[in-house]
Amino acid sequence: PEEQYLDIVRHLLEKGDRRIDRTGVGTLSMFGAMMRFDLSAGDFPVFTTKKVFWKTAVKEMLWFLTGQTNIQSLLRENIRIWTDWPLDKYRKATGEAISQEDFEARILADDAFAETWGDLGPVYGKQWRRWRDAEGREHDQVAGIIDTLKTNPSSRRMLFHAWNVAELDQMALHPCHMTYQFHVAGLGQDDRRPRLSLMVLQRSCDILLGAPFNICQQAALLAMVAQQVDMEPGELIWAGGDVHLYLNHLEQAREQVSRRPYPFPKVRLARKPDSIDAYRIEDFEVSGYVSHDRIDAPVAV
Ligand code: THF
Repeated sequence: PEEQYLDIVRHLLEKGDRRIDRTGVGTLSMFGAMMRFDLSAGDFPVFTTKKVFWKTAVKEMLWFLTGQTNIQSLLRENIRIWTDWPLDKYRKATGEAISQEDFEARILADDAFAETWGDLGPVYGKQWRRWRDAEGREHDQVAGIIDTLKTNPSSRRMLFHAWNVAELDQMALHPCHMTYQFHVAGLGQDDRRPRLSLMVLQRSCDILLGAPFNICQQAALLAMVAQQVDMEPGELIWAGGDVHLYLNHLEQAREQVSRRPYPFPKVRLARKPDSIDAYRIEDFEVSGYVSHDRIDAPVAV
């Protein structure tokens, strides 16, 4: 299953379209890619050809689910993957040559500073949990889907979306993974619980840094939602739009595709929380994660 990922990376290395992107770093890119992961046997798609910090990725997903958009709450969990964007904005606005460490320390220590400089705008969590309509009403898309899964699971309308056109210009970054669509198979089989699958449309994907995080956190979301509605996890289907390898990741990518994958670890939820809002990182019991060494790579801002 990890081979699907390595094939995409190999394809980009060999046949990717070389282009200049928004960040100015440049990429090798392809348009349209799909990966499918069968999660019915408890597999947790944490890639093994480099060490993936799956707890960070799952904590990011739990942060999305809280509806928060400020990096202060991420930093409290020691997650630093979103700092670059507010930091870049702060440096450009003030001309101050502050280090990442000092900036993060200030966000943590000073609530007013965090309020002004740590907010990413109406990104994922805001749109998932509090999408504002033209009348000012807020819509909890995630709760809506869980409700529909319980009451009308054959629905073809079970999706949530982060691409809120009216608010794109206020976001630090436009949503990359933007549509999450759920589907239930095996309804009406008395001997087996229904199987819940999730398809994600990711319009833009940093294949080396982003995809390993996104895939495992999306599998974690599927496991949580399935548990909440008393179904079995089925498949995670990942569809990418502009899938790209940054030009400063080529060495790392060559190293990664030269490695042989291990089997995926298994995941089990230690308890059943009362709602989708009550999960904690300790609820994820991951066993058998064997991986190759970490591969460091700079993130394009
Ligand atoms: N922008 C770009 N260019 N790439 C991305 O992957 C990306 N994201 C989020 C938003 N914009 C993006 C940010 N997510 C890492 C992982 C995920 C990120 C950003 C950075 C990262 O550096 N990972 C390292 C270190 C992990 C750690 O220190 O904990 C890694 O080795 O995995 C995609 O959602």
